[in-house]
Amino acid sequence: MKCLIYLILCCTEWALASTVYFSAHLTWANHSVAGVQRPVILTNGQYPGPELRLNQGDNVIFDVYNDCPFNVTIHFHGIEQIGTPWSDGVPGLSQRPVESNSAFRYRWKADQYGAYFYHAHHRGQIEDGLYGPIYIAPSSSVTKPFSLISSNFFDQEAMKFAEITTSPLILSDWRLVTSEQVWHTEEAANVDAFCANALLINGKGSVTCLPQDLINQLTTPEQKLVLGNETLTDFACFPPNIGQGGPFAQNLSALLPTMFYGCTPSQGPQHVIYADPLRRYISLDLTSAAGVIDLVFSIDEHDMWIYAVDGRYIQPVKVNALTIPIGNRYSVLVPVNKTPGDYTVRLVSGSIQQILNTTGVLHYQAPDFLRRPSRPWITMTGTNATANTVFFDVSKIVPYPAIAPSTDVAATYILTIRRFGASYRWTLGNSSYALELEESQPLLFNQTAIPSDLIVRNNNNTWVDLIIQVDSPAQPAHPIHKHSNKHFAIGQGLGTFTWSSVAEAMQSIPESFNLINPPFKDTTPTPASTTGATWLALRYHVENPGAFLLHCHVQIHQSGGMALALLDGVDEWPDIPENYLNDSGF
Ligand SMILES: *[C@@H]1O[C@H](CO)[C@@H](O)[C@H](O)[C@H]1NC(C)=O
Ligand SMILES: *[C@@H]1O[C@H](CO)[C@@H](O)[C@H](O)[C@H]1NC(C)=O
Ligand SMILES: *[C@@H]1O[C@H](CO)[C@@H](O)[C@H](O)[C@H]1NC(C)=O
Ligand SMILES: *[C@@H]1O[C@H](CO)[C@@H](O)[C@H](O)[C@H]1NC(C)=O
Ligand SMILES: *[C@@H]1O[C@H](CO)[C@@H](O)[C@H](O)[C@H]1NC(C)=O
Ligand SMILES: *[C@@H]1O[C@H](CO)[C@@H](O)[C@H](O)[C@H]1NC(C)=O
Ligand SMILES: *[C@@H]1O[C@H](CO)[C@@H](O)[C@H](O)[C@H]1NC(C)=O
Ligand SMILES: *[C@@H]1O[C@H](CO)[C@@H](O)[C@H](O)[C@H]1NC(C)=O
Ligand SMILES: *[C@@H]1O[C@H](CO)[C@@H](O)[C@H](O)[C@H]1NC(C)=O
Ligand SMILES: *[C@@H]1O[C@H](CO)[C@@H](O)[C@H](O)[C@H]1NC(C)=O
Ligand SMILES: [Cu+2]
Repeated sequence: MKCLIYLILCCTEWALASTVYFSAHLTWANHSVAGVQRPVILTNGQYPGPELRLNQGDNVIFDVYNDCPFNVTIHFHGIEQIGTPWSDGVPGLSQRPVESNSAFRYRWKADQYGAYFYHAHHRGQIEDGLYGPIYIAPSSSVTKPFSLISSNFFDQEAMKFAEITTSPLILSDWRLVTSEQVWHTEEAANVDAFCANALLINGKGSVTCLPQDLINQLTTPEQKLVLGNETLTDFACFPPNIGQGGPFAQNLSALLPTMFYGCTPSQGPQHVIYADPLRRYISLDLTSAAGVIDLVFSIDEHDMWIYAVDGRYIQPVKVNALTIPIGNRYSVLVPVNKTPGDYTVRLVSGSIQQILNTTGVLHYQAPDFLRRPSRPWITMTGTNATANTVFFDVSKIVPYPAIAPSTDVAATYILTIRRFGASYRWTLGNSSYALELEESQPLLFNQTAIPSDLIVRNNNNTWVDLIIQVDSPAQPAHPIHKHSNKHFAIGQGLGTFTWSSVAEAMQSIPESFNLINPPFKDTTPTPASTTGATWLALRYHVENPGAFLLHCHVQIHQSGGMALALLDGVDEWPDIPENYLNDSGF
């Protein structure tokens, strides 16, 4: 008996400290997605990449073997990288690019729990399919919020089981041209290439082409406001002369087919989610790996309890539909309590520039069957299809357990998003972060490797405010992603942030801020603007010395320079291990 107890103790300890190895073999190969062949970055032969499933506290060794004919890097989105800033995967910031036919070893600790994802962080390669889910099971000491959903013991046990068996749902958009073609065409034509060709659920979907009269009929009043006398293209997208922030000289004859026009339907597979109604609930980690489109998600006739955002628990909120900004993760519990059968899962564009959708199926495993089409909560343009559809209101995100930021900050940076001399070039601050800087000496190794107007420097253990000012109209919501530790989204508003600090702004517009229990996230969108300027206030604690990127997660905006380097803890700068200074990490 004593011996048995000893063994259990020994193995629990061992499990807590385990090291998980993962090998990612990257290849560049023709692959059919949405029914169309194109070259795709495959991870271990797969698109999307395989899941990395961990326990909180695990040490991760993630080896990348690059068999693609170009440089790559991999970033672990939302992973804090406490003490391992050289494993953050940003070329020119935390490492040199991993060259063709070479390998790189990332090492990090899974300090947090919940849903994350890994993805390419070199040039536009995320849009070539290099991404896959990460799930980190919480340690037993983390308090779960499920008692706020139901006080029933069996319900709570069912929710715990659903969480343990949670499934990632990688939601994305898809292009028929490669990321390098997108970038070269943006330069040649002077366009912001904001149209996609399909939406995908776990890599599955189709290219559908709607008749032009239906497209015109579906065009929303907001779209008409931007379009003027023009109409949407045959991809139901804004034409290339609209929303380009002009006047910039364009050469539209340089556009490739399918970037704005030229829809040809093709049929790909459809994703099916299998549910066992005896389990009462399923858990899904809705993860947006999209490049340009905000995604609206809904399951016909079903409720969803959102219980975690960007990997961290919140006070659960019951909804029928939600918008998932690029880079965000929403973990939901779905009660599977309807008549067994097939229910349509809907993924719809929530971005103003394009009408686009795809569908999947929620299938209950049961002999009995629903013999009618399921009833939608949402329409093809992402609006309510019923009088009582409940949409998620992001202002309802309350961290669980509640945590609050400091009320004082050491520094405030006002960072302006605007075009920078071309339709496809952008600023986040005073200047534009040129794509070529990905090839520079990593900033982590040399703090003066890039121009100083692309850098902010802060001491360790201080609090910092980042005010993101969008200064022109007709702007999408820019999903601002901060690498390393999460930030608090403490305020937002319309117009220009005319104050020098949040404290000053709070004297005139206190209702625009929440310092009590604000959302705690790694990617937060700026408010979208049709007619004027908007702003977003983020507050974070500098606690992990290293060089980390702050950037818009719309890939074409990031490639266009909407990025800034945060040098955290310059007074406690880390010594770089030799095996990282010399590149491969092995
Ligand atoms: C994909 O197929 C095309 C047409 O057969 C070929 O020209 C191209 O080299 C292939 N690309 C890759 C990456 O295999
Ligand atoms: C690939 O990365 C290497 C190492 O940093 C760099 O020297 C080279 O210029 C890069 N190649 C391209 C095409 O970016
Ligand atoms: C829209 O109006 C502009 C200016 O009034 C004109 O130049 C253009 O040709 C019109 N476009 C269409 C599609 O009618
Ligand atoms: C516009 O693009 C086309 C196609 O790439 C090219 O042949 C042409 O020279 C370009 N025109 C100008 C003025 O750059
Ligand atoms: C988009 O939604 C419409 C209307 O619900 C549906 O008929 C169509 O099949 C959907 N498209 C795809 C690709 O699933
Ligand atoms: C959508 O919601 C609005 C506002 O609640 C309501 O007026 C409208 O009737 C709803 N649409 C449908 C199709 O029920
Ligand atoms: C750091 O980068 C700057 C700018 O490229 C360069 O002048 C300097 O030599 C670099 N320092 C080291 C130690 O490599
Ligand atoms: C931008 O320029 C202003 C005015 O010169 C300066 O105060 C601010 O620090 C600069 N911001 C960055 C991020 O360099
Ligand atoms: C940086 O500050 C954080 C928060 O106070 C602290 O936990 C960490 O140990 C500090 N790092 C260094 C290297 O001093
Ligand atoms: C790393 O590179 C430096 C300079 O090239 C060299 O002195 C050192 O021995 C290398 N370290 C390893 C572990 O290869
Ligand atoms: Cu953006």
